[in-house]
Amino acid sequence: MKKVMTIAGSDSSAGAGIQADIKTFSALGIYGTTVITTLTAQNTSTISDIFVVPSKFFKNQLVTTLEDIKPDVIKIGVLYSKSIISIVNNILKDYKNPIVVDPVLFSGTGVKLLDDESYDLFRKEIIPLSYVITPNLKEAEFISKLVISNKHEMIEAASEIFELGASNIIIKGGHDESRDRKVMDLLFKDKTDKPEQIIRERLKIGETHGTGCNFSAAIASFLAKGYDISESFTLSNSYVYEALKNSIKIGKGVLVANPMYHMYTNSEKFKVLVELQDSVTTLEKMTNFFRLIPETKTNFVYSIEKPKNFNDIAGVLGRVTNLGSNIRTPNVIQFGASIHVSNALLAANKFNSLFRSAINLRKDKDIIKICENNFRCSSYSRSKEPPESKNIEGSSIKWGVSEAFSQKPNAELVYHDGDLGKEPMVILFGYNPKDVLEKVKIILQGLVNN
Ligand code: PXL
Repeated sequence: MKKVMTIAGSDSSAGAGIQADIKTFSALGIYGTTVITTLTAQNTSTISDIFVVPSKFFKNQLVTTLEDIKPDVIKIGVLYSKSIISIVNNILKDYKNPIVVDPVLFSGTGVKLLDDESYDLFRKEIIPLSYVITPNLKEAEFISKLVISNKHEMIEAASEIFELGASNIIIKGGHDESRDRKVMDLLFKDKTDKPEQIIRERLKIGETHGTGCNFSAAIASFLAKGYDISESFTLSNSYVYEALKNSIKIGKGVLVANPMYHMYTNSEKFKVLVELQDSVTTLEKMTNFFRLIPETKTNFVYSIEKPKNFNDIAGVLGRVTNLGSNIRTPNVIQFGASIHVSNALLAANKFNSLFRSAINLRKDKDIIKICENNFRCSSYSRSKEPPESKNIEGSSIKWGVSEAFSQKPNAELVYHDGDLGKEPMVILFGYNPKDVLEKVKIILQGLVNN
C-alpha cells in the first residue's frame, strides 16, 4: 500500500487539517501517517484556542514515524511556529520523495495558523522543500507580496513563488470573485511554460471548510500512486469538486467538504447492484416462476438505505418477462430502471425503513390464498383513489401502497384488484433481494402443492 505522511494541525471539528487528510487518504486507498503540529479547538464558526505541540515532542513524532514507515509522499499543512519549521527543514531537507506544501496561513474564519514571526522562515525553509505548493489566491498574494485580481497577476505571482524555490505551483482560484461565477485553478510546472488551467462553475454553496486540505491531500495521494503532477492536478480537482458538491452542514457555521462522499455512495451502490444481480440470476433459474409473471411483466428492485427517489433504487431494465415457461431478463441491472415497483418500495420504505427490496407478481385467487396463509397482507382498492393522484403518472401506486400500510402498518405484501385498464397486482416487500426470493419460493411451493 502506498503511504503518505501528513505534517499538520488537528481540527477538532474534523473538517480540515489532519482529520481531512486522513479522510482523503483513506478514500483514495492510501495509508496515512500523521505528525501533529498544533491542536485547534474549533467548530464550524470559529477557532477558540490553539495549542502548539512542544518542539521536542513534535520532533519525536516525526523521527519515530519516519524511522519505520517511509512515506512515498509527504504533505505539509499548518506548521505554526519557527521551531517547528526548523525541525521540519532539518529532517526533511534531503528527503528524496515528493513533498506537497499547502501553505496554510489563516483558517477560513480568519484566525492565523502561521504566527507573524514564522513567516520569513517559512518562505526560506519550507517553500524550497516543496515538489509542489498549493496556495489559494489569498495565500499566493501573501507569499508573492502581489495583489492578484486576474489571470495575468496569477502568472506574475507564480513567477515570484518560483523564485523562492518551488518546483511546481498550483494556484487555486477558489476565492477569485472577478470571473463571473467561474473558478480557475492554474498549474505552473515551469517558469516559462503556459500554465495548465481547469475552469469550473462556482458552486452556490458559500464558504466551506476543509477544501484546501482535501485538495493537497489528494495531490499527495495521486502522486504517491504514481500519477504525474498534471494528472494529479486534474484528478484532485474533480475529487475536491465532488467533495464540495456534497458538502454537509454539521454545525451552525459554514458547510464542511465531504471527501468520503463518493466512497460511501459508490460502495453502497455497488453492493446493491451485485446483490440484485445475484438474485435475478437465481430467479431466472427458479422453475415455475413464469407462473407469477403478470401481463405487465415483473420488476425486481433493491434500494440503497433511505432512498429519496427512484434513482436510488436499482431494478431490471426492461423487466423480467416470460416466454412460455422460460424467463427472460435483459440482464441489465440499473439504478432508476423501474418506476412502478420503485414507487411502491418508496411508499413501503416510509412505513418500514428496513424494506429495501420488492417484486411485483401476478394476482389471482390461488396466489392470494397462499399469500394470505403465509404473509401479513394488506390491500387497497383503486376505486378509492383521489382524482388528483390518478392524474399523475406513477403516483397511483404510491398512494395505494401508503393506503394499504396505513391500514396495516406491519404488512409485508400489498395487492389490489385492478381498475379499468389496470391489471390486478401483488407487490411483495423484503429487507433485501434474497429475503424477497425466500418469500417467492413459498408462493411457488404453494402453487405446486395446489
Ligand atoms: O483549512 C486550513 C486549515 C488547516 N489546518 C487546520 C485548520 C485549518 C482551517 O481552519 O484548522 C488545523
